[in-house]
Amino acid sequence: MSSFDPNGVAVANGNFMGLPYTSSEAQIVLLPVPWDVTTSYRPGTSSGPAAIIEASLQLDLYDTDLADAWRNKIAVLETSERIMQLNTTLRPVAEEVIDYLANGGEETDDAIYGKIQEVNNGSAVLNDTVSNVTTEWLNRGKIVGVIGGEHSVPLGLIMELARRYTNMGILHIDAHADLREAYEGFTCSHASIMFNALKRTSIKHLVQVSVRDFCQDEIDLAGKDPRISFYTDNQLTSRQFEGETWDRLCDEIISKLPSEVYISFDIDGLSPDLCPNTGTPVPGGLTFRQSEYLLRKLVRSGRKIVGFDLCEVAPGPDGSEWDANVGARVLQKLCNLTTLSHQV
Ligand SMILES: [Mn+2]
Repeated sequence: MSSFDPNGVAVANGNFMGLPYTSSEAQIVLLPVPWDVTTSYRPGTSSGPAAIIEASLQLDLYDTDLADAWRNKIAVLETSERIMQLNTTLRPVAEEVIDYLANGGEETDDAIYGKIQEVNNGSAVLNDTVSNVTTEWLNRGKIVGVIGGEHSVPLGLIMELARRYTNMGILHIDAHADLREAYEGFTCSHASIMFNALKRTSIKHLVQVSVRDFCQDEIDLAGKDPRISFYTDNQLTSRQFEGETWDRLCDEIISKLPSEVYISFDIDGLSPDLCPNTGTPVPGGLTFRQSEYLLRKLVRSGRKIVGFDLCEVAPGPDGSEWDANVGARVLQKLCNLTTLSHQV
């Protein structure tokens, strides 16, 4: 620590951006969850956490949003061996289920029902693990962030935080609504994270931003549940084409949120040129600067960020670092703005 040079070359020490802090001394601990069991379209997000940490070594520590950002004590927690093993074991089982259903089979068929249960049992182990690790570090006074993995992974964190923060809302940036009760038989699918957050916690509000790929059931639920504010990508861009500013739209989005905010950032909420290898890319989406501006305004509004996740970042099959580079920059902003929100 005494020899750390914030202007120097980052050392690959396993920590985010090569920062010199241990988890004991950190203010923010990041839990990598390399899990892509229920991914329906294209796996690869289980490699996301390691790729983000590797790419983060390229980032400069200076941040215009946070003075002396290198002093923001961030540490990466160990990855659970059990989760890695379960991911390896269950991914082929889930693929069998997905293929079976894609060929016209039913979820209740004897041939596949047991396999769906096997995946769901694995998801329960995942949720318990994330919840237990979260509890331990929250009890030690840390802020916890999850690095996915697919978007099913932060449920344990969201549940623990919702227990502690009784005035908590979720700001959800995503191409998808993730409001399906279950998907392909999987109750803890990547497509169900916000359904589960609403069902299993008493969060005050959910604001969904940049949504552009959803089914009838999801839009019906969003219309029915007064806790949900649903901003489609189409609405947001149309209103800008008609002359409204992004600044004004951000104010409106933020006004829906209570004083304590959890941020769930699916990288596919951004334009796919920023995440070409993510599990389910969709045209449209926010620019990097729009998302950053929204998060900055959230903090300036006086709201406190109590936790966050960044999910669905996947490196390219050709070893392309671009997705992880963008992901690392989003994660840097999430960490630094979270710390800023606790200073004001
Ligand atoms: Mn998602």
